[in-house]
Amino acid sequence: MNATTNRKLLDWVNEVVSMCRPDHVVWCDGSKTEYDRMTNALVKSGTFIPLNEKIRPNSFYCRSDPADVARVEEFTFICSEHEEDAGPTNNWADPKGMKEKMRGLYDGCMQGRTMYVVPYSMGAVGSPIAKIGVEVTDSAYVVVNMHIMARVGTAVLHALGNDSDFVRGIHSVGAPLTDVKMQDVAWPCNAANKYITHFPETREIWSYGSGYGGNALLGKKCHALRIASVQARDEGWMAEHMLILKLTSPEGTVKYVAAAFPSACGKTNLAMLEPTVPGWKVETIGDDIAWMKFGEDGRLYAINPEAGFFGVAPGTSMASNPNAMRTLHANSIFTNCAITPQGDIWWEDIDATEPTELYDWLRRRWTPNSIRKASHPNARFTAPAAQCPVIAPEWEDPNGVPIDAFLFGGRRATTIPLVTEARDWNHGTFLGAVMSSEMTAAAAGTVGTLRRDPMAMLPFCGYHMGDYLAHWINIGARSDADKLPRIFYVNWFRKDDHGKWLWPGFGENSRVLKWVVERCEGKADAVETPFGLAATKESLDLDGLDLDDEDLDILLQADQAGLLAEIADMRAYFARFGDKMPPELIAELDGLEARLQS
Ligand code: TSX
Ligand code: MN
Repeated sequence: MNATTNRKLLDWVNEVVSMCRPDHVVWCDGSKTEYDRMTNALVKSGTFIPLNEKIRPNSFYCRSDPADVARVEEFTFICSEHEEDAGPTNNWADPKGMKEKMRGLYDGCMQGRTMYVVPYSMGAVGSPIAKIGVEVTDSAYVVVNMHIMARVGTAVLHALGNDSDFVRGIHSVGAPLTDVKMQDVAWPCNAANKYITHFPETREIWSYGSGYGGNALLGKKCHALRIASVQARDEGWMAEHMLILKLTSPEGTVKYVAAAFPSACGKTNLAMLEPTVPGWKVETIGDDIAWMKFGEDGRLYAINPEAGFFGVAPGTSMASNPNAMRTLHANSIFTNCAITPQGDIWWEDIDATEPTELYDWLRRRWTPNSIRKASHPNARFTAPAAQCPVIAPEWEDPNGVPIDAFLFGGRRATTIPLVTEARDWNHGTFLGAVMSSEMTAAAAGTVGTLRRDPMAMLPFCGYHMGDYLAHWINIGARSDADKLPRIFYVNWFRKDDHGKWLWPGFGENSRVLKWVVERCEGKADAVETPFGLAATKESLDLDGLDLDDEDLDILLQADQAGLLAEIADMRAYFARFGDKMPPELIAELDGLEARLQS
């Protein structure tokens, strides 16, 4: 019996079967029974280790191949018909040529394996903002992670119906078992041949060779950001790399804030923050992606298209993110952290004290004397969003939540103040467009080098970055200014000349959120500066914080000489986008330069 009568889906699955030649095909129903059956099978095959039931019930530990630990940007391609539609920030390949190459790789690639058909909905099933995709994959690890990260299975097939269209995702680890005598490994992959390819015009994703995170869980970065950003441009909505949080004031006023930050700025920490300002409440809607459409009232309504958190584990602790720690208490998957002899997980900075003995992410014995880290820096947890103790009751509202403010931010030790409000939409778009972060690890380039990352979309925009920025300008041009979210630029990472943090960050960031809400309500003061509207010492709630008065002066103001010195870099960055760079943003840059010089 077929799980669907959707001809397009049946035909496409048949095509993939004849190309990849799996031994078995399984249509996933999304049930708990299926999840349990598959986690049991992953334990039996040695991919998963069950964690101690008494410490972390129904949770699993997993170690990847050491050559498959992160997204692979150099092998990620946008295969649009025209090269100029991918733009200078994406790798481009001709769609015909890439498909030919991929068909060669896919030819027989699932021999000896099971192909799972995973229908998924990004967003609550049936939401007018949600979209349906189908991922076929030969990885059981991918299936169980998709169970947590998206709504999957029969309910999605029902919503898809008889002839609706869907995003087509093909995923293979690229490790066929061509001989019955071949032993499978715990983490099959094809380290030498990884390709993460997107065909935006035909809404297809073809991924090969990697089983890890964003390369393999196709609903997340590939669909909900790269493909969806193209759909959003075509259809007049927004697919953004943003967390969504709900703020309630002591008087009971509710505001919704969406925020974009590059990696290593603590986005998940902000999404689940415990406010230190008395009476204020933060609740989580999402921690990574926001899909936003205009409602009939002209306001922007956002949904979190995901159903779980796929977060960076190292650094997550009761101090940095207690609500994430509580979310992970059970029913979670842990990849590439360390494991204790008691059968619990461990990672750097999870606790103030280091255990005396561990097994690290490379399966070696580890003690506090070991030189190497016990967990990989990109170790991840996969956990159901519904388990977050501060998840907002409306987090699955099919109509989304109305967004009051956007925050942009980056990690900047100098120059950029704690919080600045944009004068208007175009100015806010400009601040998002010049967003930058100092690099923390010498991954590529030197530590401290500025990396520009417009709206934190650099690795995730499925089309030309100039066209993307123009889409932002267009959204503003066709909307009522007073119905659009206000835009703010924040920086939790300012330091003084001696390298001391000027702002305590974490829960204390609720003071900045309070200022944002009060600005939206016309209740807080701000001063005009060349960079934007800056918070004053008096308008920010600093009660109970012991900050030096001179430090505050530095923290709340932009370093104007430093900004002026950066104008040339911003101009050069914009020049990369050539004719596609919206003139409104060049005018904003000219205006900033003129204000700084006067
Ligand atoms: O996530 C962070 N946030 C946002 C929290 C809601 N981090 C962690 C780094 C990114 C993964 C931060 N680190 C933040 C922050 O606001 N601020 C800092 C810098 C900082 C680090 C430690 C202290 C203060 C500031 N602690 C003491 O000085 C005691
Ligand atoms: Mn992200």
